[in-house]
Amino acid sequence: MSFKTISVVGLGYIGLPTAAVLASRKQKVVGVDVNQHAISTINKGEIHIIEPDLDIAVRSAVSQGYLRATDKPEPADAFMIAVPTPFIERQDGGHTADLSFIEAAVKTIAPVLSKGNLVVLESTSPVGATEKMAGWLAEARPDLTFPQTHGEQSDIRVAHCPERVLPGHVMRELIENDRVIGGMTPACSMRACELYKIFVQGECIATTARTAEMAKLTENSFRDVNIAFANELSTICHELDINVWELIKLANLHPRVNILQPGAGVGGHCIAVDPWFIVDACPEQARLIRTAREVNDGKPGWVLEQIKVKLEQFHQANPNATRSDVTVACMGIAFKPDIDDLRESPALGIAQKAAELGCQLQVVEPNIEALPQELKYANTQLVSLEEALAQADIFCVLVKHKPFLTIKEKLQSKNAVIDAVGLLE
Ligand code: SAJ
Repeated sequence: MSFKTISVVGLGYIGLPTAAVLASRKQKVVGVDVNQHAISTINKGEIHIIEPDLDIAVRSAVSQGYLRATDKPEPADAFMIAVPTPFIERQDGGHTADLSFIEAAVKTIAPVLSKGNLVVLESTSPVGATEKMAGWLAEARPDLTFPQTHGEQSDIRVAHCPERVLPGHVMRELIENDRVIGGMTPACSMRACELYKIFVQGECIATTARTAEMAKLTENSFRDVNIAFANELSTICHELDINVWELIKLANLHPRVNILQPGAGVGGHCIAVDPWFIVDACPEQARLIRTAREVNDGKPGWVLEQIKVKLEQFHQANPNATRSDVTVACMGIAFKPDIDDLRESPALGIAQKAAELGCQLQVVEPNIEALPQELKYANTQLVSLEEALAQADIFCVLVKHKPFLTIKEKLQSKNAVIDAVGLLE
């Protein structure tokens, strides 16, 4: 059975590309969002986020009439929920998933649901969230039946299909990646597979909703643990006067070793968040996962200490200079290379703390046009690469953006460089 209309709830970094890809397969897609700016931008055929090739896909989907955005939910055959699932930091230091965006999305679509509909949760979620979502839907629509009470006979099919695309490569990965489809019943999985097969060239593999939830958290925790290992090696190597980049390259020559790269910390709204959902569910068992989070969260503080050391060295060499005579250039504030996304960015946090040290702070971030609110200090300026090279005394490379590779040699000739990401290697 085909889908006449598909509704995508949440038109952000995952929802909008998914809506555009479905529309490119000549599906009628209605995107729902609470952000009026996003809605009007999309309806003009433009985009409000940066993601390679997304602009072309949205422009063509909107101009051909396959994609439309609105703030009012409309009846559809399938609803895909792609809203944020951040965590709330509890007073006891723990982290709990904030499912309020999912709950709000569910309340939005509940009135327009009808028998035979499929509801898919795409947002990365703690184990049990899909069942919770189905519970909220059932509460809102007692006239319909759901899988938790009616199994294969339910009016509404419910599944979890976690997004797994890498920001910066979303348009390709959406199509090529395999998908884990966790239906609340096998019939739910089957219906969700039909939906994803419209655009996924990878395999659609059916499992339970809980396993699908845990699979997504496991993938991101695996990466977090591996990066934590690299970050720990970087601080060990600093103490032992060893080049960590060379070390990792050598160790990775072993056929069964594959260590990721150290950096300024782990950012973004996925890898720095999702492992906490496992820790929250099983605090006694998730010791390694928690430690990895702590190691990675500690890395920005370590980089800041290196800036303080360079500042100290500057003052020793220039005893008459005041703190405001020193210019520090923070190169990159996005959460990872070649994107504009500053959410949960360790580099942004480092730049903020560096500004508070009282020096002149120059921020080089080729992917943004204005400084974010967090960096609106009198002593902080967004500058070009060339300006920073000409004016800064201390350079701190926080993100390996492609344009920075072009000034590798010029940077190598400077004597105060902190290279948190191995740009100079
Ligand atoms: N990082 C390092 N060293 C590395 C790789 C990354 O320090 O060797 C840092 C990055 O600079 C960044 C953070 O880790 O601050 C996360 O970046 P990332 O590229 O590892 O991952 P994300 O958050 O952009 O996307 C991840 C992906 N998950 C995996 O690769 C297992 C993606 O496939 C998921 O869809 C996405 O999370 C998500 O939405 O959950």
